Amino acid sequence: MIWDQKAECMPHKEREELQLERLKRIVKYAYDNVPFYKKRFKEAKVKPEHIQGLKDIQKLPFTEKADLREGYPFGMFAVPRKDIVEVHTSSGTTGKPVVAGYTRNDIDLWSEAMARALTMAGTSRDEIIQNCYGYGLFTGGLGVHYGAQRIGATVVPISAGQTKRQIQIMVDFGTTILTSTPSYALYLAESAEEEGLSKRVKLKAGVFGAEMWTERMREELEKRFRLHALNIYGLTEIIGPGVAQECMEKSGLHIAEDLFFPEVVSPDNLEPLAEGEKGELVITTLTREGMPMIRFRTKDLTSLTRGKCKCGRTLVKMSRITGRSDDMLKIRGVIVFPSSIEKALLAVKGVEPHYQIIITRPHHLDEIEVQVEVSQKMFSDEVRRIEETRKNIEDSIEAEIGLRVKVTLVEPKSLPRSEGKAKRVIDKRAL
Ligand code: DLL
Repeated sequence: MIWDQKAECMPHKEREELQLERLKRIVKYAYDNVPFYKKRFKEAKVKPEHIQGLKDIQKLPFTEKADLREGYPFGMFAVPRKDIVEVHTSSGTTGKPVVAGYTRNDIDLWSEAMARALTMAGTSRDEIIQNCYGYGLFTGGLGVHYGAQRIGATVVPISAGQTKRQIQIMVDFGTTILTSTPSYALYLAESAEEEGLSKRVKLKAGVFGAEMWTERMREELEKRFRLHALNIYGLTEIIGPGVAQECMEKSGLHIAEDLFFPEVVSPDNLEPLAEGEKGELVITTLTREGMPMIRFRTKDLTSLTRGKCKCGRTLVKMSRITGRSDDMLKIRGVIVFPSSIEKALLAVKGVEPHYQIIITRPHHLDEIEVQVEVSQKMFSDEVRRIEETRKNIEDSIEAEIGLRVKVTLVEPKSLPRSEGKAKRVIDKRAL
């Protein structure tokens, strides 16, 4: 069961030495091989030699999602394209996606990180993993797949969807580990109850992530499926899932910090925060070859805590993500920025720039409704034309974000006006 005991349980001081050695190497490597970093470092007047201690990382400039988009598609790669053996993109379909490139060694690194994560949830060769994360450009499916194969567990690469079949397979194959988004897991639990098959499901643990969830959802999942519901965190820019994972103590996610160096900074002034203080998570990849990331601003809000965990791991723990420092939303696992919805609806004639995005989660699946004010002129039009406009807006939004949303047209001046920042998003998901 134990995966890499040395790396995961070594004394903190010893790990810091390892991190520093790796940090020096990756910073020089990024500077020498990615023109983007060379330029950024020069602008900030820093050189790789300036990294003498771990704290010196603070001298380096940050990297953001927008930088990756600008370099679309392959601008952030540190190796010739022919050395990249796989690519993934972030789940958002807005504008240009973020492309992540992996060398053979990066796939090994990812498999290792995911093997460790799945091991924390009790996965060994004896287990059967039903992997409901989407396979494809999204990192969830293949990330879990590689980790499970590294362990030698039996993977059922089923992806999401076809809920009845999922449950039948769970029962017939005797699945013991479920990997999915927490919202899909709840949906599965409910469907299993409806089918009268709950008692025949033999899950021991669930590895749930890719979206925000809460302690309340954990209780619900544990009660309904009688399993240990554990949190997994990761993001495409860094590697995919496997950056951090909860052990059975369920008191925070262990970051694989010998591979991914974490910092927490204030979202306001980007100054480093002390242990226990909540801020924005910033990650530097310490060993990634194809696409090294230096001080990537995840915009996810969390805090870090040190100390030896009862499980024996000395890896720092991050608290459950409680929000973001930007307005990014994840709807059914897809990254959506409200600004893309705005752009799409304002492209349609006769629409006023007053709108509200309402997110709900009926039956454990996310739904978006966009309420849009129509102009006075259009309001007095015939019903047919109004219906046409509604459809046009739905089409325009779908083309922009890749999701079909429900559009409701409302009377002119009926949506609340605000004096400060407009409140565009009303998130009613019971998180
Ligand atoms: O969601 C990778 C992943 C796949 C993680 C499967 C876990 C399981 P992206 O699509 O690039 O990658 O989205 C990354 O999702 O910055 C967070 O905002 C959010 N996120 C991921 N895991 C969690 C979590 C994958 N456990 C973005 N809790 C991140 C809260 C999460 N938010």
